[in-house]
Amino acid sequence: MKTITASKLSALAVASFAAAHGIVTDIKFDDDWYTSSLVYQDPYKNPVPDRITWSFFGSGNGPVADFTTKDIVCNGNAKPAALVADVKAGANATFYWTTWPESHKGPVMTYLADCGGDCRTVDPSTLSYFKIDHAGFENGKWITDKIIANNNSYSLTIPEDIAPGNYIIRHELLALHSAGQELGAQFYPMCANLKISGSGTAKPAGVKFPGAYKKDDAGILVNIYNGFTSY
Ligand SMILES: *[C@@H]1O[C@H](CO)[C@@H](O)[C@H](O)[C@H]1NC(C)=O
Ligand SMILES: *[C@@H]1O[C@H](CO)[C@@H](O)[C@H](O)[C@H]1NC(C)=O
Ligand SMILES: [Cu+2]
Repeated sequence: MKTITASKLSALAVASFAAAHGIVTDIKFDDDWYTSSLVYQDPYKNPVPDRITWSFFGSGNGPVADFTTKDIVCNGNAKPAALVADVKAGANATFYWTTWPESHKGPVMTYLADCGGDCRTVDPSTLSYFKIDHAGFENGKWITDKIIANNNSYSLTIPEDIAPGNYIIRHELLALHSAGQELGAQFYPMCANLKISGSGTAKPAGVKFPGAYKKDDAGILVNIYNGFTSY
């Protein structure tokens, strides 16, 4: 019989967790490339680099612990980003993730929230988030499979009609492999500061985080294996 000590077992568990999750490492708006806040590298740099993305040091690359708490907004222990990306309404935004695990099937969602002023001084849980992009399950394929095939990246368009101003863009993947049990859905959110320019006037209504996602929502408490046909 093979034996394994408790300490070896927990080391294995930690290693497999670390390998099985992900973060956004880079964002491209049209031709402008930004390195995202890097949860495992930035805290150890001196000085800690300024980024356009909110940091979540200490939270690792795993899902938010409980998506009914403030962690769902910009991830756990989120701290304001020091920089702001200048982006044109109508721009192409591409989010580059670390190697996404094939098992972590689910949708991708992206929201904007008007900061009503400087995004670096707002509490993001007080803002209203309107969805600008969503992709889930189409033709028998999860968008996460396409993301993996596409260099672990996902592209979307910043709406052309949006009123200019300061916004937080909130982008997330949702992994549903354990979503058959309550609070088993794994959200991987991140936020960045944008200054959107353009001549649009739209100011869509939005939802609040936390609050928008409920434990028993049909797309959150869901078994994606047995008899699963659509999402
Ligand atoms: C957006 O940028 C990505 C990455 O450069 C590119 O692959 C994609 O084709 C672009 N999308 C559009 C609609 O231009
Ligand atoms: C693939 O993504 C990495 C960032 O993770 C980026 O540096 C590289 O340019 C991308 N390759 C292509 C072909 O887009
Ligand atoms: Cu994971």
